[in-house]
Amino acid sequence: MGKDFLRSRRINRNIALMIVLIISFNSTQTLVFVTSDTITLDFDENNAYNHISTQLDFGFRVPGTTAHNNCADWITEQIQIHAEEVVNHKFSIQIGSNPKYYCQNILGKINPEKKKIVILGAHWDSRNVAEKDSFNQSQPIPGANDGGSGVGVLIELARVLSLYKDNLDCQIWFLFIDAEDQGYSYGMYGLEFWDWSEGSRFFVDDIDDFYDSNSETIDSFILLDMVGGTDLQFIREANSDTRLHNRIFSEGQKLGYSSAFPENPTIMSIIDDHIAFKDAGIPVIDLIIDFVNGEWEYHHTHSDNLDNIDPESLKITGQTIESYIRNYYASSFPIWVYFATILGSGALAITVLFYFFKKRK
Ligand code: 1BN
Ligand code: ZN
Repeated sequence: MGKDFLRSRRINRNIALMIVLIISFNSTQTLVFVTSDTITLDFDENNAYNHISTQLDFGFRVPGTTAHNNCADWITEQIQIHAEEVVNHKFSIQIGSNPKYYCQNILGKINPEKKKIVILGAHWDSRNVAEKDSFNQSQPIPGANDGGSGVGVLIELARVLSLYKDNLDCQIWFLFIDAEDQGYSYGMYGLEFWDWSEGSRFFVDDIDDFYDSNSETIDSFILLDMVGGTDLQFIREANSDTRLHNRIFSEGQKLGYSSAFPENPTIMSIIDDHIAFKDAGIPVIDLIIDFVNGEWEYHHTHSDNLDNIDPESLKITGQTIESYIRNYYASSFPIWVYFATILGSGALAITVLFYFFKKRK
């Protein structure tokens, strides 16, 4: 054996080693790439803001009014653009000898063929009285934040998440809930003798009509209520699921929104549309502000208007939910596929080496 032959064998061994390293490195790179959670977010707060403005242009969205009917038609048209299935869940409320009011929840679904369901909800009616104002208390309020903001963010989220639907392993339901805001407060009903959150209770009563509970499961319900006001600061709502709360708050904090998602939030229990879903055994969160003692002081007043909406708050909410959904519900190959890829690459490399050396002998 000459010196040249020995050197050539060493070089060949080094080349072979490099092939093994490159293949393994590529497999690991693929694994790292697929599991990475850095994504560019597409939520556009200007779209959400314009959706609030459109709702206010209809007038007061109080059950029984033309503005209410027109707004229902508009929400239906908007969600039809992005959702694969849309259902108008109609119901009526008649209390005592009062008139009968026709109401509807509007449901849009993306990925209706998937097994897991995440529900994003917001109420779309606006309050018929301004009981917390100092004037015109019996007149309806614009409801830019209380009603309008959740709807605006939801329609924009429908646009954004429908772009990525093939990369999600769940259905997303966009649920626009009617008849939330007509209950009793400060001595006044919105509509006489109505309770809060009527629409969500009608929806949950009929929920089996909207999915097959034998083959599909409802993973969680996320309620957006009053998410567009200036000085946004969410509370830790006491009926909300701790894991869901922690995940969404840390998602917001990761995006740099620590003032809206504080480390030690105010803890409050709120009667809202999430309660009906919680009572049905579904993990829920109510993303809402402290409308009693918090910075945003226009709850159930005539000043709940566009002047007191901050597009930045819409962005904070929208981006956080977009990021949460895309990170936690990204469709991925089962873990065994990654291991099989790495093992397969290794086996291929060894086979190549084996034949290579066999040929040299
Ligand atoms: C929350 C936002 N609510 C209405 N708009 C429910 C509520 C308000 C419940 C005041 C009790 C009192
Ligand atoms: Zn309200």
